[in-house]
Amino acid sequence: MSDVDKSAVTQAENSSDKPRRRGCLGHCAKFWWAYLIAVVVIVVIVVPVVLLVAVPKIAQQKIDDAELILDGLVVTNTQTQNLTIAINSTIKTDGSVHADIAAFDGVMYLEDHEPHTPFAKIKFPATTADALQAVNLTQFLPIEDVEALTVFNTWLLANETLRVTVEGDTHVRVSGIARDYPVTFKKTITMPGLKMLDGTVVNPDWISLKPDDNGNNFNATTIIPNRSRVSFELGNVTFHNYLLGEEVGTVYIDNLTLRPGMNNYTMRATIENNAVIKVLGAKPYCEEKGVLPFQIRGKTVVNNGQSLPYFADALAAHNQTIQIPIGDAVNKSLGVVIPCGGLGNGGGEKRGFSGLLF
Ligand SMILES: *[C@@H]1O[C@H](CO)[C@@H](O)[C@H](O)[C@H]1NC(C)=O
Ligand SMILES: *[C@@H]1O[C@H](CO)[C@@H](O)[C@H](O)[C@H]1NC(C)=O
Ligand SMILES: *[C@@H]1O[C@H](CO)[C@@H](O)[C@H](O)[C@H]1NC(C)=O
Ligand SMILES: *[C@@H]1O[C@H](CO)[C@@H](O)[C@H](O)[C@H]1NC(C)=O
Ligand SMILES: *[C@@H]1O[C@H](CO)[C@@H](O)[C@H](O)[C@H]1NC(C)=O
Ligand SMILES: *[C@@H]1O[C@H](CO)[C@@H](O)[C@H](O)[C@H]1NC(C)=O
Ligand SMILES: *[C@@H]1O[C@H](CO)[C@@H](O)[C@H](O)[C@H]1NC(C)=O
Ligand SMILES: *[C@@H]1O[C@H](CO)[C@@H](O)[C@H](O)[C@H]1NC(C)=O
Ligand SMILES: *[C@@H]1O[C@H](CO)[C@@H](O)[C@H](O)[C@H]1NC(C)=O
Ligand SMILES: *[C@@H]1O[C@H](CO)[C@@H](O)[C@H](O)[C@H]1NC(C)=O
Ligand SMILES: CC(=O)N[C@H]1CO[C@H](CO)[C@@H](O)[C@@H]1O
Repeated sequence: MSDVDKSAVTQAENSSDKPRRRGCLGHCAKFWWAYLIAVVVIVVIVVPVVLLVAVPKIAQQKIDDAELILDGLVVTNTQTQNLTIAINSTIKTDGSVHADIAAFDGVMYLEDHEPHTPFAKIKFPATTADALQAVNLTQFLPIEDVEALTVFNTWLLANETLRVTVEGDTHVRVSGIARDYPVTFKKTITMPGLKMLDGTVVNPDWISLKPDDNGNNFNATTIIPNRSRVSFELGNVTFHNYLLGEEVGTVYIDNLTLRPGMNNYTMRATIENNAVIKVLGAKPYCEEKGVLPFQIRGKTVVNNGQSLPYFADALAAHNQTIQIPIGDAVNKSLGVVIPCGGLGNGGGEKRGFSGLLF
């Protein structure tokens, strides 16, 4: 009972002697208005204050104190206009209040990119406020704002970490109170990004310079690390390939799905041999066993015939440098070491890798 009611009732209880109590009828009748005030205060003010102000405040506070942890995010069936998204997450609370959170529609947006344009609308299932509550969902996602999704993918690809906010209005039901309280569910999570696929490696043993029938003259196994907890299906990806600021060809990776951890893929490329051999013969590369700083930048992403601009434009936003030990590969595959100053007259500059073969 709050102080308000106590003070109202105190007067009525002032005389607590047994004999006098019997006279309650008279006493109570005399002070009927005090009881009435107390009852009115309790019913009209205290109960509603508790139910309408205190409980909702506590409910909102509990929601605000909860932590949302992203355990995994998987993007599949990527098409031009839609995709399938799966999320494994955990809501962590202190578990002190037993409350159920109703299902709700939430939006996801980049916290550090204004305006806060949602890149996805997610249907969150109903949850209980257990101390650890798994919230896993899989849903079809029509792409409503391709630009916002592209910006998210760009940040995911480029940044070391990124902050994503999940927000939606929902209701909470506290056990013991048959009433729904509106609350706002708003959580910002910090997730690791792919950091420009930093650490992508190509080993000279994994390189083949044998030309194929499709005009590819470079073929290698590459290991692409994915530091994030995100997995996405890209499909057939092509990249612009630059060497010292000049475009020297196109790189292809087929059926690419980037998963957390190490991704082992075959890449092939059409590379202008002359440009490469020229650089191999130039300092400092000829002194560094011909490890060349190739740069790649996304060109196209096509999955089962559907172009995916939200990935292609994200991959096109930045250049990524990959150190390729091509000098070693030339030596290993062709038995030729390009010395500083090049191969001289009639050398590789004119003939290229394929020329060197014969
Ligand atoms: C969610 O967890 C299940 C079970 O561990 C796993 O099979 C599934 O791939 C996960 N999904 C996501 C989106 O991380
Ligand atoms: C998904 O998008 C593709 C085009 O990108 C469209 O052909 C297909 O009908 C869409 N699927 C649904 C279920 O809307
Ligand atoms: C839900 O995701 C968690 C990981 O967050 C996983 O451990 C659990 O097995 C998943 N449950 C189901 C039913 O997929
Ligand atoms: C994330 O990367 C983008 C460029 O792709 C950059 O503009 C932005 O400032 C970065 N954000 C954070 C928080 O690092
Ligand atoms: C790449 O090279 C390997 C080994 O030489 C070969 O088996 C494979 O068919 C080649 N792939 C392409 C696309 O050329
Ligand atoms: C990538 O590198 C090429 C060649 O140096 C340059 O022309 C292009 O502007 C760069 N693109 C980006 C997005 O940095
Ligand atoms: C890509 O997937 C298609 C269809 O599943 C398959 O035919 C093709 O051989 C795959 N290519 C590579 C390089 O894995
Ligand atoms: C990559 O995968 C191929 C085929 O599965 C395998 O032969 C090769 O050893 C793998 N490379 C690395 C470095 O794991
Ligand atoms: C990638 O291209 C190859 C050859 O054109 C094709 O067989 C394969 O189905 C394509 N893969 C995807 C995922 O679109
Ligand atoms: C070229 O390859 C041979 C045999 O693998 C090796 O002995 C030699 O050191 C290599 N030369 C250079 C400059 O890397
Ligand atoms: C979640 C996960 O497996 N992340 C891995 C992504 O790839 C890096 C390698 O660069 C691993 O160290 C992470 O553990």
